[in-house]
Amino acid sequence: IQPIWGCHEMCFPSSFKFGASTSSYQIEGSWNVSDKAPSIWDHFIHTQPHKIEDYSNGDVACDSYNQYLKDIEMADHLGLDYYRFSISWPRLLPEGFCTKISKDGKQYYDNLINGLLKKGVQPLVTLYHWDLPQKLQDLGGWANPEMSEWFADYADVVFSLYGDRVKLWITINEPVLICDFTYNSGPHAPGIDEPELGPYLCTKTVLMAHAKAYHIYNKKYKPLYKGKVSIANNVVYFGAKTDDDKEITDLCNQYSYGRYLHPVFSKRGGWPPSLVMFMNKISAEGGHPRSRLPSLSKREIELIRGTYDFFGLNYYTSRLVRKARANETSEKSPRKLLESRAIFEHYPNSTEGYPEPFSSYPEGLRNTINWVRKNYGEQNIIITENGYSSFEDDLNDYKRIAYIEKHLEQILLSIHEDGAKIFGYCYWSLMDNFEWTSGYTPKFGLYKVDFTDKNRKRTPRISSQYYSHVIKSRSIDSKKFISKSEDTL
Ligand code: PNW
Repeated sequence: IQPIWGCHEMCFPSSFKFGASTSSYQIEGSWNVSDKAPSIWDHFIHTQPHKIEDYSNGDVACDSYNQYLKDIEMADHLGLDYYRFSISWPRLLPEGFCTKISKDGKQYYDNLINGLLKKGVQPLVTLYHWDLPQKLQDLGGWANPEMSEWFADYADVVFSLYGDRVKLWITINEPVLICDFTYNSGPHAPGIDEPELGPYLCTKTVLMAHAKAYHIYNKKYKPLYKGKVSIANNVVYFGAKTDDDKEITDLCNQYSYGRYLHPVFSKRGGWPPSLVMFMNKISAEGGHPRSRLPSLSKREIELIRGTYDFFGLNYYTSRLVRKARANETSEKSPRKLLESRAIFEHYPNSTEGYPEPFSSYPEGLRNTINWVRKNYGEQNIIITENGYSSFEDDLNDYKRIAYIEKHLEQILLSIHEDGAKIFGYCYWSLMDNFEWTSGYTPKFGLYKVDFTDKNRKRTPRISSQYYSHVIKSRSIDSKKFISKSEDTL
């Protein structure tokens, strides 16, 4: 390992950036102030409150719409290079279309961006983190191909308003959650369970939407502002349990992630060939006259291919995959379609997660990075999310420190031993927030939020001290903090 100047152990290059992430619905609250229109999450929760474990909602959340100065203060206090947040589409464009820009909505993000820049924190802005205007859902949402045009119009508005100050953009957060965690099996808004065509129509529209937004930025804004645009994909690393399970594991990877990654990041573009074959086969078996996976024309393949300036990766967990035995199905399988063919197991040496899917397997991060490089060539990678959750809201969160240290160690190994180009890491999350169908019970925050307090008081956890130490020292050693733990235990 080549020691880096000024660093006697493995440490982060001086160009490496550290950040923390949040998203609009999970923190903002003020769901109906001013002219804000309802999003699919507002509608879903208000009409089906039982879908959330603790019957809570994001009506107030962290109240960041009113408390954003505190969020900026926390980002500053941590010494973050980046603060990743998302824009609420129905807050900025209450009509869903670009026919009207909300004055208050525009002002809110202006204030947030300007406040961050004043403190030297760069905004990393996500255009879409799941809070679609309900009005567009009523018109079919992501199953309607026209959505890609409406998204591109929205993106154009956002780039025109904030492009002079925001240099890093994520178009869409985790397409796999948007399409598969809703239509295919999942419990997320809009709550439509339609595994036949839903996930695949959605996949194509999301990719087209991303690509159109990318091209708008590239043509209209990049020459002026020189910013960068990409998409953030969540990858659960799937490793084969035995050599015999390699084929099914590869299919799971292509089905779950290749479907979103291959069209954008591969040299050839289009759907992964093994996925096309698989979808042809099961579509015919099910009596469909054509593949359930919509076709991509040559023009569409070219439109989507290469629409990235970097690779945004959200990583939380990994699974071992094995072929299902006769008559064995896994209820916990995230993908109905593969349920009868593959079984997903937690890695035996992973640590238990809360909620259950989030078992911690740090080596999986390095494996994922190498899987991405092997499949799509060398990429400039930023970890746009990675985080530890617990149901204890303890301020002495040593387990979170250990989680961060172990994942950062894998990033260091990727950089120094594998030669991966990783330029940043954003912890999820800056503070406790509304964790979708799990409500407020899981705590992911470097800062604790008191959800019983009217002002949603934020209090730093020990992990926030550790993280700011990492940022300053550019190394991960947690001894100082762990010995503190021994003192107090
Ligand atoms: C992300 N998995 O979703 C989202 O981007 C955040 O909004 C969310 O709060 C955060 O993770 C924590 O849940 C994920 O099963 C959901 O691996 C599920 C998984 C990963 C990310």
